[in-house]
Amino acid sequence: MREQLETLQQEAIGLVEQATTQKELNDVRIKYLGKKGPITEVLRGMGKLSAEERPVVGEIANSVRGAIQERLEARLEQVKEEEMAAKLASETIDVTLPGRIKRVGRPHLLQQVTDEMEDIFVGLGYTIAEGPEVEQDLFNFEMLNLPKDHPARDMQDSFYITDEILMRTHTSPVQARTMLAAKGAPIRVICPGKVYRRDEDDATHSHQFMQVEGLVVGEEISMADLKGTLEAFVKRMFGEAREIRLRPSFFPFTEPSVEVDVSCFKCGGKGCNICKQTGWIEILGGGMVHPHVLEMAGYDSTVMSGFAFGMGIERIAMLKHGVDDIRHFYTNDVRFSEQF
Ligand code: 2NL
Repeated sequence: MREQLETLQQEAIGLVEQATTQKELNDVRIKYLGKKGPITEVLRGMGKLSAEERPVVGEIANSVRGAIQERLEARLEQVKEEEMAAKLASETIDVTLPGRIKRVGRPHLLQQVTDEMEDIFVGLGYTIAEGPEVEQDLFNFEMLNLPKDHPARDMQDSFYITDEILMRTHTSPVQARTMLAAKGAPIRVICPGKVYRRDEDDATHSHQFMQVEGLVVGEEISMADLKGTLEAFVKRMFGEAREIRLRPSFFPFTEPSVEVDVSCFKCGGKGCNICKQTGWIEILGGGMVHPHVLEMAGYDSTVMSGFAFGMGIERIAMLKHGVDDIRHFYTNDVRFSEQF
């Protein structure tokens, strides 16, 4: 019996020494000292022993139990310390490390230029209107005096979804919708947004680009109003020293139509590489809204007149910020984007 108990003691203490976690130690405690453990069993069976054996066996069993318990508790303290040390080591924070620098974002250059244009026109009393990029042929072409089979449609070849639905080729359909909604009342609106044309992409052309169009309809609106408005816009956008020049042009939706140039902001008109030695840079097109367009939109063209204009945002941004290829706007190279 003595030998048996002492073997148990050695076994248990061996396991205690090997244990490296509180869980392992607890398992050893249950196995040797638990209610179903061998020592409890010995103590329980004492009744069957003779009066001489009983105190001897009792003493050995108790001493074995005490020895195991003692080792268990001592090892438990060690393990707790080891676990805490490991936790502290793994959770160490080096407060001397430099902070992580957060890169602050900003709007894309095209958005910055759009915002700038919107601010200028809002300052002139315009409201801003937006509309769908997937548009009906009716609003994109028909309402703008471009009936089916009109040769001028070729200039705006587009991406069709069906025969009657396409990606808008300009933001004019938003203005057509705005006129219809006004039901004959005067309007002053600009329409910024993305437009789509079936073009070959190169340094100055993209199948998707951005436009701002403007439209004013009212009584006695004249070409002088168009010229004054564009002059005010150009001076705010390119500098107070800028002048504008109007040249005759053609658009199906305006009559008469004009092409608008700004005096070169690099050389001031003397001639340089930006203005190709002419002193002038073409920036937008416009004109007096065609009476037919006004009538289709519900206006009496004998009482109401209007002017409209349109410009490419990329072109304005390229001129103002010296960008030499339109594709820089869409390739999302941060080395480009973060310059602005
Ligand atoms: C250009 C020229 C232009 C318009 C856009 C317009 C809209 C309505 C009625 C009449 Cl609803 N006209 N828009 C007029 C003339 C020129 O854009 O070169 N854009 C990039």
